[in-house]
Amino acid sequence: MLRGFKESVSKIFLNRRVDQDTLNEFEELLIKSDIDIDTAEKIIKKLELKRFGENFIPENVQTALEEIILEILTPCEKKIEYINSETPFVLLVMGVNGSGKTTTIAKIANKFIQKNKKVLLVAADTFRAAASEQLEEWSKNIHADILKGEEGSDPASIVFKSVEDLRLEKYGAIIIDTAGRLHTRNDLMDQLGKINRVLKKIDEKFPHEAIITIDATTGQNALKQVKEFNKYVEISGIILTKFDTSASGGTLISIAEKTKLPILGIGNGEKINDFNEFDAKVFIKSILGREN
Ligand SMILES: Nc1nc2c(ncn2[C@@H]2O[C@H](COP(=O)(O)OP(=O)(O)OP(=O)(O)O)[C@@H](O)[C@H]2O)c(=O)[nH]1
Ligand SMILES: [Mg+2]
Repeated sequence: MLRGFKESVSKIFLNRRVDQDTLNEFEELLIKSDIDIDTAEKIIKKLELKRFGENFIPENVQTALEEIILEILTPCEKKIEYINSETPFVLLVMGVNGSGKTTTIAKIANKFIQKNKKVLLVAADTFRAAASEQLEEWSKNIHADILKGEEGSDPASIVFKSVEDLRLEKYGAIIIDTAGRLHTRNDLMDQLGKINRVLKKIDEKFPHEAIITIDATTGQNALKQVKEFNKYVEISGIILTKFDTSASGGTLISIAEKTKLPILGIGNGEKINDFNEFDAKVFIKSILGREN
């Protein structure tokens, strides 16, 4: 979770017992790894219940921790349905500025295309011309269609157009890119809520996926982002981005424990294939610094 997490666990427990002192030190380590205090306490409590014999080694704590985190994360595993009966399959992607929305959309769109689905990307970021240009660049690379709103126009109207006017085009997937917004900006969050309402008006099943991208380097603020966005649009899936630049995965453990929301995938690079479905076991091994 932190670089050298495994070594830190060893340092705390080597030649010592699992007692209040070592557990306190361990709790501190969890909090430093971006796990919120409540969740860290819960993990410690569960750890206390595990009986470590006289001859225990730090590795035993690692294994116990792995089991505890697995219990938190496994119920959150969810897969994007690239092949589904719903046509078009509508995905709305949201998140704070720079959290990786546009890049993630390209990655997901490419997966739909690989499954022979026709994809429409919708540039509902009408604030910045550069935003739709970035999406357009991706659309060319992966051979997806794109619909752009005029700069300064109401993003909800372009979203309406994408799902209402273009339904007859038989798109397998329509993926909507929204402007980055701070979860603390009520006006911008209201605008996101409006986009969602417009979709629901056309078909209450829309969007089939409402995805939030969370930058893995964000730290504990990420939990606030998820909670706040979820008030405006019911989140159906979380994607943790930039996992390649941060060894810290504590953020996701907190989010899973506190919100129980599904986790769809992990972004681990800037390239089109740098995306993995979320697999709790694989994720835990990577954050705890284990090889297998
Ligand atoms: N290393 C790494 N970089 C990423 C990843 N995902 C996105 N990025 C980079 O992060 C930066 C921001 O990504 P965008 O996809 O533009 O983020 P965004 O949320 O669309 O940004 P705004 O639209 O400005 O809010 C870009 O430089 C991306 O290449 C990832 O998984 N790993
Ligand atoms: Mg963007």
